[in-house]
Amino acid sequence: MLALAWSHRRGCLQIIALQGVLLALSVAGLTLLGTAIDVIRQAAVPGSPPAVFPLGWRPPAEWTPWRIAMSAALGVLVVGLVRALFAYLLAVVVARVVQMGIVVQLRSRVYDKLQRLGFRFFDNHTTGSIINRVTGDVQAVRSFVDGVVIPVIMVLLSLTLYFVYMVRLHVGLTLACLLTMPLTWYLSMRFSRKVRPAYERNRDLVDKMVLTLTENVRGVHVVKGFGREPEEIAKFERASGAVRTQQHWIFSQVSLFTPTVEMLSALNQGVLLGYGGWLVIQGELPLGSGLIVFSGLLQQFSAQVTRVAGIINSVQQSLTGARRVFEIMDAPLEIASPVDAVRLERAKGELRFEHVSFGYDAAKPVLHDLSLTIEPGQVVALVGATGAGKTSLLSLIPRFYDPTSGRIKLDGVDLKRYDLDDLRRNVGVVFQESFLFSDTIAANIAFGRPDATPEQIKRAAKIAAADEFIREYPEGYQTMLREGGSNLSGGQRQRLSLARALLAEPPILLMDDPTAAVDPRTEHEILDAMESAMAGRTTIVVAHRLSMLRRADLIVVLQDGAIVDVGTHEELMRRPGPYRHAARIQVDFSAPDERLGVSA
Ligand code: DCP
Ligand code: MG
Repeated sequence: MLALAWSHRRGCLQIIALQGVLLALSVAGLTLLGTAIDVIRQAAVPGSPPAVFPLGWRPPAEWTPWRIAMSAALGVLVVGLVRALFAYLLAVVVARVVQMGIVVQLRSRVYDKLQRLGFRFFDNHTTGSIINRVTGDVQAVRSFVDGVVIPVIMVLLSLTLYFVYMVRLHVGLTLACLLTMPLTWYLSMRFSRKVRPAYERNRDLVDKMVLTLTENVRGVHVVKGFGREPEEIAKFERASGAVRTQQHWIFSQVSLFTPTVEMLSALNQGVLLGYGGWLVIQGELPLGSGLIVFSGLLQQFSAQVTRVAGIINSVQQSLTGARRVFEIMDAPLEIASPVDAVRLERAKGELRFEHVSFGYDAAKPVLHDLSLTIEPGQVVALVGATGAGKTSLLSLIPRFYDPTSGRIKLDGVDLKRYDLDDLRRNVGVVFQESFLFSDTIAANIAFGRPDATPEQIKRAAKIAAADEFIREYPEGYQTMLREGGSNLSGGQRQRLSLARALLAEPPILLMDDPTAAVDPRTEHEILDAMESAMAGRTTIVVAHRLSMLRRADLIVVLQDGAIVDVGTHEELMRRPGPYRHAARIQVDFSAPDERLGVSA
């Protein structure tokens, strides 16, 4: 965080310089006031001690006391005006440096890092917590700069200035008035130690609340479908209530602490009136430039000491936010290009799994000791019951995750040795759940290749059997999609993500159940179209329907994370096993159906 402040040192210095000017002006105003009072007192009460002018200045002899007082008044006025001007400048500079500078920069840096983090990070952190970090916690981190670093410098500066001024006025009085300082210090430290864990817990509770909210919004269909609104409201109120109770505790601590410190400074004022008044009466201290200036200084001094408490509060807050922000910033990039990365222009597409094991959780392996060779241009169908590990297997190829043991080689080279961007450019993915952005249809298809021409986009859409329905929209390819593509049907969304993967013409194509959400007729259209798309590419497709499986060069049967059988459809149908068993059930139920799909 210090490095962060240091990288903005120019802005910080400007802020400190401006605050320094403000500080000097307030002391100057106070001095003017004290001197004027002494001049007035000298004129009004004969026999009172002569006024002492600051900086060795003497008013011209012909000036009447009234004229001197008037000049002082004018001086105070001018100081006030200049102060206002500088206060305005300060506000402008703080906004520029902090809100428009540090916050924006930090936010982009966190976002940037998020783009490069592996899936594992996203598995381990909830959406709410990530959103909170980019929005809220970044603010907490910047408060380290404008709520801690700058104020600490200013407090030190002003305390020194006030202290020196007070000591020069009267040493004994200064010591007497500052007797309570150690106590204030002790209280501040105790307070800080007490609230720190509370702030951390607070952020966790807010995360939970946001999670409840995001889940509710995303799952609105399920919530309404099952009539769970009252429970959802109760759940949110519980989460919100927990935040409130916790914040209340922090608030009560702050409310106790601040008045205590203020009471201590009132004690100081009492000492000042008693001891300082006596000094004035004894003639050891002038009234205006002594006692009154001293009182003003002491007030400022106490205000600064109280500010220390606020700073300590900010330190705790910003440290908590920082822990969460820097957890992202410092998260190791588990999956990244090696330093001496092998560049990959266009892969031939030979994939070789060598004793690959993998688990999301090291203790719970999902894939066991897979060995498999896929020739360039082969179409491989992956079958297996739900939870068998099909999606997991696919996600190893673009290195969304790395195997826990074993190796995957592409064209004879370990995936880990390739430049990551190169590798991913060579692999097109159609996910099991399609995700579309709130943008035009064309932009969604061209997501992986923003420079694609309209013709290329159209060709990809045709292959994915999407062109027809897109053209039915009045705005065609320029139709705006809503968030998540919610104004499309499930099958339409799937076809768009298929087009998106095909547009990049990758030598390796991975499709996770691409026709799961379409009717048999459309499935045949897609499969026919894909025939040409798959030509010349290594394709791995998770499939359940026989129509797809028959077209595959190789079928890999996955059971509980292990390969239990490999072969063509004919081969597998000839021997007993899980594949033949499953296929027969499907033929029994869907044979007429399949025909129906073609001829309907
Ligand atoms: N799993 C996990 N963490 C994830 C994803 C999955 O722990 N982020 C677990 C759940 C399953 C196992 O891994 O027990 C395999 O999950 P897959 O998604 O690979 O399973 P399939 O793709 O084969 O299942 P489906 O046909 O339902 O898509
Ligand atoms: Mg899956």
